[in-house]
Amino acid sequence: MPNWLNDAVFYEIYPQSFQDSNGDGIGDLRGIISRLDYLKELGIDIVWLSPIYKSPFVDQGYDISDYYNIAEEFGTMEEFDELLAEAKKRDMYIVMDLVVNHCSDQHEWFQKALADPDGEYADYFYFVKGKDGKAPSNYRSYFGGSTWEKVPDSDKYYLHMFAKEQPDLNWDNTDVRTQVYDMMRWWLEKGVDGFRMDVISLISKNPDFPDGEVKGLYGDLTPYCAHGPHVHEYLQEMNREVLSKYDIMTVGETACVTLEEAKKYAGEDRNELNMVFQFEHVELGSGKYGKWNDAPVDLVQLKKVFKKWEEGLEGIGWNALFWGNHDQPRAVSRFGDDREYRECSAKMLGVCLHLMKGTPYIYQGEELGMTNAGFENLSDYRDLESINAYHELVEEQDVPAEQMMTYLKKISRDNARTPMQWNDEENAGFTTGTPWIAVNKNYKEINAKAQIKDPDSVYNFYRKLIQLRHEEEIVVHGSFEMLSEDSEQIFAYQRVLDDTKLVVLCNFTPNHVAFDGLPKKAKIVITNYKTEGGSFLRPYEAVAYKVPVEEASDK
Ligand code: TEU
Ligand code: CA
Repeated sequence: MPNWLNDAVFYEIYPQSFQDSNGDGIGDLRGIISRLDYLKELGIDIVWLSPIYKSPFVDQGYDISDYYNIAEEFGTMEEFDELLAEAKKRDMYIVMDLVVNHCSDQHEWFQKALADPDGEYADYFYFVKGKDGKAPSNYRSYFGGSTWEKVPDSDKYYLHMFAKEQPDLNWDNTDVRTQVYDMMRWWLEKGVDGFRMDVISLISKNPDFPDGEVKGLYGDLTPYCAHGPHVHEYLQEMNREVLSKYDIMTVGETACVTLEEAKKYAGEDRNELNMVFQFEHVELGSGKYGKWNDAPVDLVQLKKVFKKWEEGLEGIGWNALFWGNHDQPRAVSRFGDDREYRECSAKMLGVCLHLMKGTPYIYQGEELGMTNAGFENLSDYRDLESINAYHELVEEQDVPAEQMMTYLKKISRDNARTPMQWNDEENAGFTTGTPWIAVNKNYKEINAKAQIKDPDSVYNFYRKLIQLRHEEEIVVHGSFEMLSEDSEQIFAYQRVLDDTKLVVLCNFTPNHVAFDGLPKKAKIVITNYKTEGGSFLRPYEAVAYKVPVEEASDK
């Protein structure tokens, strides 16, 4: 792990929704450049850019048609170089999204494969003969329907775990791996500082494609396509051939990862990746309809997940910490309260996450306490996963339309994709044109300009939190121990380094919750209330204090 990663804080930019510079309603590189000072001021060390490569945008850029070019919508390669240079000037690092489990069906490799379904390029993908006139297996794609699409004028099907416009690349083909490594080197030579690797846990598949356990209309591909037979071998090869040659960082997006698998991906002695994103805490409510649910957060379960990951990776690997990203609803709407206690609960969530052990990732707008989109109509949504799921669950299964709209409002990826709220002017200062997806109606109350000026804003609170990590070694290196595991209201943990203890108490409810009060020698390092509460934690109160280890229980 490069030493600059130790106390670093990440910020994810979803380029199409960050800042538009030319009035076409789509965020762009020039827009990002113009906001680098904002990020620097916040204290951000590393920016993770969601994909900016050339793409038909079927899945918002996660379908790449040319890995060596910038999407016209976002700008030019010159502007990208300028972004790199401007980031360097500010001592900030730029991490690219690497999407190589699949590419776009418009990529020249796939076009060549279609032109000759038995030729060299067909083997860049999974072109597989059907069984008894049907698809090779029963797998459900993550975006609905079968993972198999018929290759025109052929008896073969191709595999796509996501949309049919996102054919999976065949990593068992050495040419594919060589091409990917060459491309990675090309970006690294340009000066990018690392990669966030999209669904990297899915790159190796069981080539027999056995049918999966049927859930609903289709079979589950996970056992055959996640953490497949060669995934660690390929990542070690990638590390040997590419990653180890540069002073860079990597974080793998590892869908369905278990703790045991994570130790392999991100174990310090493993030479694969620096850290991985696990998703257990954001998938807690999943059930009958997959991710689509409206279950309230179960705090005991939530703590169990964090305990498992924090304590489980201790001394072995490094955690990647997040409440949200471009695939998840807004943190404050999901885990806090986005009405009466919006600011207070957004700050509480910040404390809870940022003082844990690992690297925190802030998703754009989280530092303002931005809320879910509040879309009322299906036509407001842009995300293909949300739209496909609506049709599948309402039209083919038994979910009433109204119920599905409730699920979308709660869980849809578009909740996080509404434009960044910069100020209270038209379109929240995001664009002078028509935004590609509607701006949240609450931008007059929730926006960066107002919050920068207000010392008590969520934004300024996040600045303090980031500063704490930069200044306090205990936040980076202290050991982690979960406290009050059974409480349904309080999330509490402690960090210990040498003779100091950092205790973090977070009330996840709108109620007053009794507790022992702070020990006498406690020195508060951060809190979201102005006065001390005595023997109660107030609604969504968060308090973190330091105390000498031996006096921790001394009242
Ligand atoms: O997401 C991977 C992934 O597992 C998603 O299917 C995730 O489960 C889903 O979005 C949650 O609803 C990555 C990217 O982050 C996502 O934006 C892409 O759509 C996907 O890969 C395909 O590239
Ligand atoms: Ca633009």
